[in-house]
Parts: sequence; C-alpha cells; structure tokens
Amino acid sequence: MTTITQRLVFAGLLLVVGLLAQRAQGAEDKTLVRLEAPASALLAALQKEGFDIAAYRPGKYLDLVVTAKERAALEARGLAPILRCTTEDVRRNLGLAPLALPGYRSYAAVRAELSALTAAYPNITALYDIGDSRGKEYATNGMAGYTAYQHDLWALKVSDNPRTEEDEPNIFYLGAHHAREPIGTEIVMTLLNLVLTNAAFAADITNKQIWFVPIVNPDGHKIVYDGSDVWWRKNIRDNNNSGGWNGGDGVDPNRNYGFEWGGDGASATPLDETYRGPAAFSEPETRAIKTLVDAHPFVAGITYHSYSELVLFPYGYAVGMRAPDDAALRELAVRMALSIPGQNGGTYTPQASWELYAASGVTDDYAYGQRGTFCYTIEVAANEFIPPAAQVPGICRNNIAAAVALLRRVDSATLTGHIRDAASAAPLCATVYVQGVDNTGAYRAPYTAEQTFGRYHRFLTAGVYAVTYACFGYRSVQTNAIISASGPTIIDLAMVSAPRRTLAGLVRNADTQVPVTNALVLVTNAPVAAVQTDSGGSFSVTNLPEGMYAVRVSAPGYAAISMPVSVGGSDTNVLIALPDNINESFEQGGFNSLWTFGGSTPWTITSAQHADGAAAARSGVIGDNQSSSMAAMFDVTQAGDVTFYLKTSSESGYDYLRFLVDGVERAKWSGETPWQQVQYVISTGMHTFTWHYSKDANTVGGADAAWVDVIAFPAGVPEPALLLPLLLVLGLRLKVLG
Ligand code: 0X9
Ligand code: ZN
Repeated sequence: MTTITQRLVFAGLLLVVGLLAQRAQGAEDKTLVRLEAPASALLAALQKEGFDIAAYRPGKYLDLVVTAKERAALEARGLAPILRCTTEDVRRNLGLAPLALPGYRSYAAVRAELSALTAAYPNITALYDIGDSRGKEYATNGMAGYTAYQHDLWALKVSDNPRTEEDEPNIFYLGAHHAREPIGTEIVMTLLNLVLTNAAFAADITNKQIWFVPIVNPDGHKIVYDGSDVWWRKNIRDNNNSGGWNGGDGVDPNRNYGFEWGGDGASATPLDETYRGPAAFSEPETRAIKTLVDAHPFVAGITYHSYSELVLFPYGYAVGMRAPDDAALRELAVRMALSIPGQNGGTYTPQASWELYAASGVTDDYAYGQRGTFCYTIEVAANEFIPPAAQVPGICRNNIAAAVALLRRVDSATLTGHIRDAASAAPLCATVYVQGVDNTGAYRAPYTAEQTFGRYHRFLTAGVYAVTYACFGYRSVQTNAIISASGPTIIDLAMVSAPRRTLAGLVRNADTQVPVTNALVLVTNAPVAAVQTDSGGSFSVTNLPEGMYAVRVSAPGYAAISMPVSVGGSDTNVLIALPDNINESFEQGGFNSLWTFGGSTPWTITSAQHADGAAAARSGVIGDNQSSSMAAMFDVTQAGDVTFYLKTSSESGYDYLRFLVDGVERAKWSGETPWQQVQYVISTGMHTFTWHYSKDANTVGGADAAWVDVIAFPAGVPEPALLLPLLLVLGLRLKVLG
C-alpha cells in the first residue's frame, strides 16, 4: 500500500525524469565531421569509445556524427575534424523548413502510394502487413507515449498470381533500416514504380516473385522526417523506461539479426548508436524481416543504406570471414558496383562487408548465412546520409542497373532444378553440396531444396563442379555440373530411398573388456534418437537407411569417442572399446606436469570459483595488451571430444578467453558468462589445447579473469610438459636433417 506522500514523491520523480529526457532530446546539436587520412587503428579506437561512425574509407577518410563536446575532444587529441554537414544542412536536404523542397517520402506518402499501386495493378501486386513497429507494439500495450508511432511494416509483392507462392525465385529490396538513411526508401520506391510501369519487366514479373519493403524502421524514419532528430539511426525501443522516445533509446536494427548476434562491431551499451539489443531479434522490425525471409526461398536481395558508394557482400560479422560462396558473391558485387556511377565520377566500390569494418547481427549475414540468399548492402550517395532533394532522383536512377543485375542473376550461372522422391514424386528438401564451394570458408547453413516444390537454386561462377545431393533415407547422388554464364544449368533429380538396416553393437571397457552399461550411442548425422546400451553392453539402432554415419559413444568415466560407420548391404555389427577418460579438475592444489604456461602471467588454482569440487584454474592477473595462457599437449589415439567448463568476467567484446587447438581458435567468450560446459570434436594425432585470456588496449570489466574446470580429454596419452620443449627441439632437428 502506498501513502499520499509516496505517491507525490513518485509523481515528482516522474516529472524530473521526463524533463531530463526532454533535455537530452533537445539540447545536444550534432554535426557530421571528417577526419582525413585516418591512421589504421583509429576506427577501432573511436568505435570502442562509442563514437557514431558515419562512413569509412581506409586511408582516405573517417566520417563521424559528433556533438560539440565530442568534436572538441577530437581536436584536443590532435585530430583535425573538418565540418561536413550541420543539422541545418540535413533539414534543408530533407525538404524541411526553412527551405521546403519536396525530396523524400513520408511514411504516410509511402503507405498511400503502395495502396494506389496495388489498386492500379491488382493482378500483379499483393500488399502485405508483415509486422508492427516497436512504437505500435508499445501503443497496443497501452503505453500512451507512443500513440504517434503506430506503424506497420509493409511489403509489396510483384508477380503474376501475386497471392500464391509459386515455383519462381524470390528477390527482395529493403529500405531504411537506419532512420537517417531515408534515401533507401526512395530507391526501393523508384524500383517498384519502374518494375510496374516499364514493359521491359514483363518477363521478370511472370517468372519471379519480387518483394519491396520500403521502410523497415518506420518509427525512426518518422523521427528524422519530422525533424525531431535528423541524426537518429536506431528504432525506438524504450531503453530507459521513460515511457516515450528520447535520446537514450533505440536498438540498431542492423545489429539485431540472429546470425552471429552479439559479436564484433555491435555494442552491448543501450546508449550507443550500434546497440545490438538485449537479444537476437529482440525488435519487432527485425523479426518481421526474419519472418519474411524465412517464409520464402529468396535467392537474392539488397538492403539499401547510405552513404559512401559501396556494394558490400557477406560476411561482415568478423574480420577475415570469407563466405563459402565468396567467388560468386564477389563476381556479382563487382558487376553491380561497376554499373553504378558515383556522384563525383568513378563507380561504386565492391568489397566484403568485413573489409569495411566488422559488424555482427546485420541483415545480409542472416539472409546469407542462415538462408543462403545472395544478400547485399548497398551504401548509396557520396557524401552524406541525406543528400539534397535535387540529387535524389539522379542517385535512384544510377542505382537501377545494379538492382536489375541482381534481379536477373538467377537467369545466368545458376545450378537449379527439382528434387523429388522417385516413387511418389513428393518434393524432397535434399542438401545440394558443391565441392570446392561448400567446403571452403566460414560456416553457412547447408543449401537445401525448398519444401513446396523441391526446387533449389545455387549461384555459382562458370566452371565444372562435382555436386552431391543428399537426403536422409535416400541414396546420395553424385554428378558433375557444367555451369556457364549464358544461362542456368538444370539438374532435376528423382531420389531413390535406401534400404533400411539395423546398426547393432557391443560397448566394452577398453582395458578390462567388461561390457559398459548405459553408454549413450548417438548417430550424429542422422535424425534418429540416441540409444543406450543394456546391461550386457549391447545397443541397436533400427530402421537406419544404408549410408555413412558418424557414431558418437560416451559414458560417465570414459572418454567420448567418435567413429565412422558404414551401414551397407546387410545389418551392421560393431564392437566398440571405450577408453578411460582423463579428467582434469584442478583439485590437487597445484598444476601437474601436463601444463605449460604462456603470456605475461601464468594461470593459478583458485577456490573462489569452481564448477565441481573445491577448485578451478584461473587466468593470471594481467594488464592492458597482455595475456595469460595455459596449455596441455595430448596424443589423441581415438577421435572424440574434449569437454570442459568455463566462466568469464571481463570487458564484453574486448577482453576474451579463447580456446585453441594447435593454435587455431575454436571459440571465444567475453563479458559476464556463468559456468557453462562446452564440447569440441578432436581428431586423432598429437594436439595442443590452449586456454588463452587476453586484454585489449584499455578498460577493465568485471573480475577481469577467466576460469576453466573439469576438463575431459579425448582418449589418448597426455604428454608431460617436460617433453614439450624436447619435442619441439626434436621436430626442429628432424626438419633440419630432412
Ligand atoms: O554499419 C552499418 O550498419 C552499415 N553502415 S551505415 O553507415 N549505413 O550504418 C554497414 C554495414 C555493413 N556490414 C558490415 N560491415 N558488417
Ligand atoms: Zn545504414
């Protein structure tokens, strides 16, 4: 129960909070400034300090949106920011007072135009409400501060039979993820009008399904369009629970997608312009795009941003992340970029997104990494987010050829066809695996045929490829495909189901030969349930189609092992010998001879944190730009897993615990992570396992440490640390001699 005084105090507090919020909103004017010939480390340093990065051309310029205070701070450290654009300039370019130029469409204008086009072309258009904006969600939930922000996200589909999902490739064009980049909306609307009114697109309308989403972030678009804040970038998530939009709010929609969400170049701090949100797809706007992209097999798409005249392709989530389809992605990027004239001469520049800067949780990484869509980010305009109204039609016109090249990409150098069951002709979601493409580069979800028609599309570069079609329960098919730039290559397939067999086996202790009860047997590459061994150590997996399988066997107290099993012409019987596991729980008060240490400080044993027992290993106390690592060397005699528990308390996104096998990173963690168990597959042979904690140039987060506990090594023989230097020397000798 509250008293009157409590209520008055509460009301007073609300008033103060409201006033503060208003001040934050109105008080700080911003400008766009340029740092010329930026040093190579400058971008990362300013990003980390939370500066609002507008554009970057390595060695040429780094543009920032700054307050007067931030600008002075740049000057104080010897940098020379050059004024490029004031708020007044942007307002003028937008067509806001004092100069009223009609240059950009409002949300209402876009909405009305979509309706008018739908009415004018009823046979080839369908308008879909694909979701609510953040503001509409709040208003619907009764929050009075958001009644002015009740927006829907609109998608207009152009195709013959537009309300039917047809056996035709889908292509999308998205605009205005970022509020201050309304030119994306103008380009998408230009393309839409062009496709509908120009007879040259008749064939595209007949044989493709083209989707236009002119405004992905309508709440933010309104804030800029109204002139409330022409520098606004994000959506309007109420980060500070003030009940209305103000300067402390918003999630960057282009950091909120659920592929590698929460990685590099995305901030965990709500005040930052690149705030990633509290979780992947936490925002209704990105969820709406996810739903759209997941519901249709898009072959290609463009998401329009501004500025700096770039054509960017996946991946972008971390530096050096080459996509498996890099060659084909790059080929189209180059073609598109060369077709777009720059405003000051030349053409757009093609590059992988990560070559610009690492940014995780972006649209194109999700569409490509999860769905296989050739998705591009095009940064239009030369010099500013919002070019003068008079330049908008020219920029839009200049971008048409590239958009059309993407639209028609499917008509050349594509492997396509249908995959069906030979007996029933039912469509099959088979995986289409291309040798030399799918086994290179960073992870991407496997390409599969879609489920309604069994149709698949693979964009490739011209050449000859070995292709494997695989579908659980069917005999795999291998073939060669000749891909040429002059048109698609069609391979239709009728897959034959494989005979079912039983995989049976006996699991025994490798030393004593005693049967192992309750061992878990899992066929890792087939959708079948795990089975357990009975009291006699026996197991059987029935109804398994003939094929090659990876079988993982584990039991408490034993090392987990993985083995390939070929289930062939008759039922298969396997004998499995489980070796004892080698466990390291750090309970003996010191490190045994297995361990070596590196970096500036060795790891220690602590009782303050532990996943089991009373102790765990903890990284050494280190300073900025230092590291602390511990390593163990192991001769793995049977392929299997290494598992361990870890915990970190560090500066999120900068200070990391890394786990490396033979110097190659398997995973990294930072920030406040509770104890968690992880598992990595290890092949046979001599391996070095390293746990490495390191700090960047500044800042301490949390306890500034990492902990590791309960390591279960794969089956094998530990190599005592004393041997390590000896082996290295021997290795060197042998090399010199040989
Ligand atoms: O940072 C962004 O979201 C995009 N630039 S913008 O100025 N329009 O905000 C670029 C995203 C490109 N993708 C990656 N670098 N990963
Ligand atoms: Zn943008």
